[in-house]
Amino acid sequence: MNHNTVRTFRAQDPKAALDIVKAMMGPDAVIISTREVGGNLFKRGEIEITAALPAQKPQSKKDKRAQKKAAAAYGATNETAPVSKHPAFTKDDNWIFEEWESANNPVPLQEKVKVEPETQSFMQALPANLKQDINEEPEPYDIEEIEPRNLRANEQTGKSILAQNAQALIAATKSQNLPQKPSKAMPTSDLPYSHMPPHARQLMRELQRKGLSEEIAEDIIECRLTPQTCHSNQTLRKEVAAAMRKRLPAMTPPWKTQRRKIMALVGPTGVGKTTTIAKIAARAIIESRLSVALISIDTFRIGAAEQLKRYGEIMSAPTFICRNEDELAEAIEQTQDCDLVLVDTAGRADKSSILKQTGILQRIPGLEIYLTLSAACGYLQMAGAASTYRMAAHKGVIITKIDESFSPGSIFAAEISPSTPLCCYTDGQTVPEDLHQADSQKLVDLILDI
Ligand SMILES: Nc1nc2c(ncn2[C@@H]2O[C@H](COP(=O)(O)OP(=O)(O)OP(=O)(O)O)[C@@H](O)[C@H]2O)c(=O)[nH]1
Ligand SMILES: [Mg+2]
Repeated sequence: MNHNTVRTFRAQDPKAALDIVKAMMGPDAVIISTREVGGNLFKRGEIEITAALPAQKPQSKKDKRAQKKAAAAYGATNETAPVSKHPAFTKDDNWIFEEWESANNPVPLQEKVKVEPETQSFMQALPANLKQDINEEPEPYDIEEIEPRNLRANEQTGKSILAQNAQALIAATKSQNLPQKPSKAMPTSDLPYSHMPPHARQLMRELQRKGLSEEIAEDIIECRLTPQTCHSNQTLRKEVAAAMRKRLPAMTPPWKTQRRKIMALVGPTGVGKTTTIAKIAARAIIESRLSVALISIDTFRIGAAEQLKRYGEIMSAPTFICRNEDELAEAIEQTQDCDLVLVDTAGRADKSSILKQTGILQRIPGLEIYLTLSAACGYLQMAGAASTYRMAAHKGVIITKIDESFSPGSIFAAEISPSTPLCCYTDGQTVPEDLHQADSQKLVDLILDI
């Protein structure tokens, strides 16, 4: 075949690579070769794909324009360039490739991105300078900028991105239904929390904006109202921080376990169970030199078991895919020599499925269940999930996606207590770096922006 255009692209996975070829070269492109390049122990290699267009295929002006725009937006070089590679392609996210699609089929961002009603009202309430961003065409991404490192301080302001998120949220929620500052027209005795000194009421509002429920915020502050704290804002804040820390008891992280441990991560869909298992396994192998086995009982979601299997291969950890209770019991039997056995489960929302899955897990002697919840989903969702999963009688809680959370105080909805302490938390997608030992001091500092 006579080809006049041969181009090579790299992407994270074969589907993404094909999408790019489709977006850049159209449906008539012929794949000439694919191969995996790069990659190391914890990072998958990229898929390099070479495609060609038949010479006789005339390109419409519209196609050319769209392709030019796509190329410009993503730093891709023109058709003679051997490799069109933008740093964004090295990331693990399909959303990057949606941008490719959008460059060819421009649609308003609001239509392209499904904005949840909650997010929509949040965006509407944002100050104009922040709101602008959602209406504008996306700038070419700089991967360093978008990398979820919300805990990293901004070089110019010295504030963490989380703190900036919190500030945006404070601005956005000013108009919402949170306890308001006393209005002059209202008699002071009719104000909510009129028994509290003004700085305590102010702290109430602040805690609620950071994601705590009114009940928990009130409970924490009420108990700390003494003659000293009523006269000093600083003393009150210190006391409140101490009370918050007390409500986040921590446990020894699983990767430092001194005895054989079998732990299953349960929780709603997409909270990061599988990724967190990979992070824990990697830390256990690298840091503590433990022998680790992985088990997946998630045969519900297509590709879920393969996801874990892939991590197992990367870490050379024995991995078992179990389709029923007998296979699970058999796999546990085969991992007798392992220090740490991590069981991945299907993310479920309905009670009967949760109950069924929980039953299977509870019948494994010595298996500990850990509830995994995402801090990014907000207080109500987290409280709902914690309540739904209470039946799992979990031994501890794992919090994920702290980096994506606008209201990290919502972790108080996870019902963390001395009997179900915080096991560990994650603040990013990178395996294993973004996994951390539970640290109530750090978390409370984050919430109070200390
Ligand atoms: N930003 C951020 N993303 C995370 C974090 N943990 C996991 N993710 C991402 O969340 C997405 C879902 O992660 P999974 O590990 O597949 O979630 P899951 O709970 O196993 O999902 P199901 O098996 O479908 O229920 C992936 O894109 C992860 O990279 C985190 O701490 N921060
Ligand atoms: Mg999973």
